Amino acid sequence: MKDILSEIIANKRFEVDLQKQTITIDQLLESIEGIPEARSMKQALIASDSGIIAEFKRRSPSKGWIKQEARVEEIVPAYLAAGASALSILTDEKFFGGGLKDIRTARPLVNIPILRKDFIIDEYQLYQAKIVGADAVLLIAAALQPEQCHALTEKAHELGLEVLLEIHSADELPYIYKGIDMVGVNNRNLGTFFTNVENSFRLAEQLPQESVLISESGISDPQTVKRLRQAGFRGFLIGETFMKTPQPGESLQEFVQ
Ligand code: IGP
Repeated sequence: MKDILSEIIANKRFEVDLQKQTITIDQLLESIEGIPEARSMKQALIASDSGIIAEFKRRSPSKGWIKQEARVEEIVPAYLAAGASALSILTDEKFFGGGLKDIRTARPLVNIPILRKDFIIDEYQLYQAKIVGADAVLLIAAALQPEQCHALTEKAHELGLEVLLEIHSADELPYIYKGIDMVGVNNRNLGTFFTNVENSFRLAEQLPQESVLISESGISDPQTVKRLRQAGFRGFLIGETFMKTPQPGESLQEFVQ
């Protein structure tokens, strides 16, 4: 079956193999020397009031262009000023219109944690994340074998990066183990891109309550955030609701009590 996720993963494999030919792993490792220690996204979410992880996303496979000309220099400081607890920056170019340069640009502008949001299938991408100044990476259960996910988590930790493990359904619960820093429930099925926030509520009881839980995608109003918080979620990953408005930072303000 050729769903959207498998198409994205196939392209990612191709891209990473090409990148490895341009900059070798050894060269990447050399650049890691001297990169400052990462911030803890987990702690930021525990300590924060809003729990909002504001996403910078120019396009998506389901919506097409959301904000083609979006500039990190404008949106990221506005997200911070409005009360975001952390940032999620899409670095996939082909399907999401982003790039590693977006994290590079954002890094000196804010001191809150930055999540590299991409389809990570190779440790090479973890080195890249570290070099551009990310603090955490997303690992998607649906895109990885459990052993692969485990190995990438260990490698991320060696680099001082935290891991947000994304699951979508109960059959992915076995991917969760105590080394995982944060567990995200994606309300969007990455095969079909159908979104329903009820997915978070359905899965909530089956998730380890000692983990920092994050609800991802399709969140469009502050009332839903309130209900999710009551169900045990500490983080709320929101992109399109903000990015589709003329002033993404202003629309975030309504979500911060
Ligand atoms: C944000 P939304 O519906 O608020 O724009 O969703 C975020 O959850 C979504 O971009 C996302 C995503 C992903 C994108 C969640 N998991 C994995 C790419 C890959």
